[in-house]
Amino acid sequence: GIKEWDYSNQNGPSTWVDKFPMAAGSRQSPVNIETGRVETDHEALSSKPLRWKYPATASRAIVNPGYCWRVDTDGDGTYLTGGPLMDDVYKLEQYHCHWGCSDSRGSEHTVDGQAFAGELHLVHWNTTKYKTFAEAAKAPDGLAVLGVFLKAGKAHEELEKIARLLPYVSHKDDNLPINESIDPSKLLPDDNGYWTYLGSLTTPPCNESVTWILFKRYIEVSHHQLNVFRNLRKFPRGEECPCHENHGVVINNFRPPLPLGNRVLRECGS
Ligand code: SG7
Ligand code: ZN
Repeated sequence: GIKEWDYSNQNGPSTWVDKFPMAAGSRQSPVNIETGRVETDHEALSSKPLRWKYPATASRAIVNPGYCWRVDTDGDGTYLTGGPLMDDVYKLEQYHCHWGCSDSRGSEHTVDGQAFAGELHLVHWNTTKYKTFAEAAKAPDGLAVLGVFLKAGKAHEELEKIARLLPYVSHKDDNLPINESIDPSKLLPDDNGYWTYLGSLTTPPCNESVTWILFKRYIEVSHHQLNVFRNLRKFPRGEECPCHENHGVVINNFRPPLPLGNRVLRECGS
């Protein structure tokens, strides 16, 4: 069937605005982080340190929606608060990943023009102010996404648990319950230094509802683990079609950076 949007030449990021007018807004994501233009905002950000908690059992199911892998979580007992979020408490909804066709591209945000091999996103919603994820997703302070850059290097132990499950969700709409403990906090870097700015979802409908918090430190994942991501299919089981672009595998599922405009990029920690 005809897809509403994807990352192909035909329905890719430059065309999203035709069907999703919010994609043309002035608070869009991702952006390039120009480290020389970042504002250190010690009092506002470090007066309330960023804090999170994810029970080891939070990861409930792994899904292939046809454009990434996603782990749906049980938000109960999870929280993210402090830093730019102040006293509001956000719950973890899901985490997912973006990657390239090679190890030199794949992240959505870039740092001084440099892309990473991938970018992990932990998506949270504001439970202090809103009743459901859907309601929060429409509000300017509704969502908070923690971003982690992935760099090709040594294999990542916690991510390996995900890589081992991906062959079971190789096709679009595949969904597998998770019966082991995959701890989202083990996917974060050891150091808490971060950049933050106000932006949007990086996929349609590109709602301008996200407080972005990007860790400055990357995590390492192996070339092999990235190749497992690159083996996911964009089409459902039983619909094998050799005429798909790139044989129908999910690669380059990132939106290129958009102008920061007059938004402020702040940093906390190193
Ligand atoms: C991924 O990124 C998916 C989407 C997500 C989107 O394509 O994880 O979520 C689902 C349910 O498939 O959209 C609403 C939402 O979370 C955008 O999220 S992102 O801005 O963090 N990349
Ligand atoms: Zn994302």
